Amino acid sequence: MTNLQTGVVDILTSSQTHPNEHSHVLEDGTVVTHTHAHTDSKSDHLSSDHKHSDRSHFYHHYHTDDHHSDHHHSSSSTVAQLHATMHGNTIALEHKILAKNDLIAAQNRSWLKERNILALNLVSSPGSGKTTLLTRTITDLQHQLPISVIEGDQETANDAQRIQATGCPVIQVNTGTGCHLEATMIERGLQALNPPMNSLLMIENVGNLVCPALFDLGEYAKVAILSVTEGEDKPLKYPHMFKASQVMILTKIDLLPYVSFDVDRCLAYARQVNPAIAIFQVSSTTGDGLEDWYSWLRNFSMAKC
Ligand SMILES: Nc1nc2c(ncn2[C@@H]2O[C@H](COP(=O)(O)OP(=O)(O)OP(=O)(O)O)[C@@H](O)[C@H]2O)c(=O)[nH]1
Ligand SMILES: [Zn+2]
Ligand SMILES: [Zn+2]
Ligand SMILES: [Zn+2]
Repeated sequence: MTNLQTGVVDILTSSQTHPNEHSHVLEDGTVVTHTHAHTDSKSDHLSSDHKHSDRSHFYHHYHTDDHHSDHHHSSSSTVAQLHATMHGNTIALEHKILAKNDLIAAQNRSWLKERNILALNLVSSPGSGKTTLLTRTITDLQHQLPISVIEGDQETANDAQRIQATGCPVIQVNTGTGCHLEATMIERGLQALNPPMNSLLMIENVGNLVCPALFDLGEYAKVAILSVTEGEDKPLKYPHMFKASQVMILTKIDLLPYVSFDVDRCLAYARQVNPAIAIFQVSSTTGDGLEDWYSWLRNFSMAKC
């Protein structure tokens, strides 16, 4: 394992708990540990009991446990079927994987709550602008608010290197064939990062508008990023993701003059699938709209349980 202080990015992978992992040391000293398939972990997932974890919540005044459970299960069972079909798993197996994930997510959530760390799970399709928004946010806020980052990508440490250039502590998780981050990866990322009390933890999920909706990482909230180049119908086409998110950030608004994108319609679609969703319209390149997003972050990270 490499050291953050040396300027080399730590890379964790999904395979740490599975038997077929192996590591390579790259020329720059980065250690990459690979897993080769979801199938490696199936026997492990099968042996776990189907248990539902107690969902303790970071900010009880914002979203009650009962509501959160209903909300999570109604959308997750449908997405579980989708995910099982996409990956050739049975529904029963998918439920076992999810139950195991939810137990670890609950542990992460209480670990974060004890330290008053606000954890946000940034989800979007590839290239919508998650890392660009993160680097801009870190640059603008890190002197007011300690921030650390867990970066999820199938391969490469490119995003972690972009974050590291801002001076912010970061861990890269490579999921290999995995289409989403899972709670165990966050558990290991937290051990490696050890973020300070009263800080903000940004988790950039793998670019994918489907699977990350299903996996609770123990975060306080999911934040869905949608860029104006993707089309205004995305909240309707991927409703589970927008239902599972408390915030939608519509980004790249500087490109609105060049693309055919109906902002009002997009916002209406997002509210149709999730009436409570908070929406920010920003450009990470011009900085337009970022102050509202920063106010939201400051309010929540200063709130105490
Ligand atoms: N014009 C414009 N371009 C942007 C904006 N935000 C991001 N981009 C560009 O969009 C491209 C993708 O941005 P990233 O931040 O790498 O996207 P990402 O969501 O992190 O991508 P993955 O991690 O691969 O899923 C880059 O070329 C950015 O420069 C924005 O607000 N306006
Ligand atoms: Zn990225
Ligand atoms: Zn998986
Ligand atoms: Zn998937």
